[in-house]
Amino acid sequence: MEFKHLLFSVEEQIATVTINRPKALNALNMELLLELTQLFDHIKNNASIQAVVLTGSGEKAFVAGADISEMQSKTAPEAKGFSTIGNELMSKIENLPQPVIAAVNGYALGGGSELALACDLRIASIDAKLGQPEVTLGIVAGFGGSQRLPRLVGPSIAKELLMTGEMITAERAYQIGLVNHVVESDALLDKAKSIARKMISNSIIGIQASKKLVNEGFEMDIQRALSLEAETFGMMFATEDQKEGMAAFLDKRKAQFKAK
Ligand code: CO8
Repeated sequence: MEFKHLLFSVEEQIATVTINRPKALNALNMELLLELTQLFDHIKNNASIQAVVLTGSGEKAFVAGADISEMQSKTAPEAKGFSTIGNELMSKIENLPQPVIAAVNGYALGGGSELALACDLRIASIDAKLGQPEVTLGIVAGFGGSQRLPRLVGPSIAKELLMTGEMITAERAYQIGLVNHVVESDALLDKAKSIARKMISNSIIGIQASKKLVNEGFEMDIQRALSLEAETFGMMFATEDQKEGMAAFLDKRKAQFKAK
């Protein structure tokens, strides 16, 4: 597939999606949002892709936000429409069956931070900077940041970030649970891919069901969420993966899961 603002490759069943607008620090314009939507639809329907790493091109930025020059002249209804398209994309990524790992290689600001928040986990390079600077521009987060950030780091720290508009270092992002790991810049993609490889060496049915359980359970009360877990747990026992996984343990060998 060919895109104007994206690079896309697949190796060992792991897709790498690179946002490629480095002159504008990979800022998200409408064209880019639509390309990402198209690409994630393709990935969702491609069973040979088992995991995704999402990153930005160049050394400076993952994504420095929504494109301010494009947003500047929007009317209120146009801005709402832009936010809706962005939110649909973020939900698509969040609910993609396959795990999505953000490799945050520099600035992840505003819509860029929100894009990383829609991924399942975030790995940051040591010099990455994250933040929600929307209030410095006279707006608020519009691609889910006011909702996903408090769910991830708690309301108090989320409010500090959303209301000061300050950028934080990768180390601080790690301390507050916003990123899972911080690594040297040249180790970033390897780290993200090695986590993806580790995930997909397990039962694919199991990892996809685990993602769904966390996502759906988070929106439910605990009793309904536990019922959903019990139901999914039961369903796993009707899979070949459960038979193979447990037989392999008892035979003292490595499981060979079929659905790859
Ligand atoms: N939009 C458009 N262009 C950008 C953006 C952006 N978000 N960020 C950087 N650029 C451009 C710059 O304009 C510059 O272009 P040019 O070379 O043509 O002048 C180029 O990228 C390089 O940037 P700088 O020269 O500014 O680089 P610095 O190293 O000096 O600074 C920063 C880097 C600190 C990242 C700085 O560029 C910056 O502050 N960028 C803006 C960050 C920001 O405020 N992001 C949030 C945007 S709002 C948002 O994301 C809301 C999301 C929800 C939208 C809902 C829709 C309604």
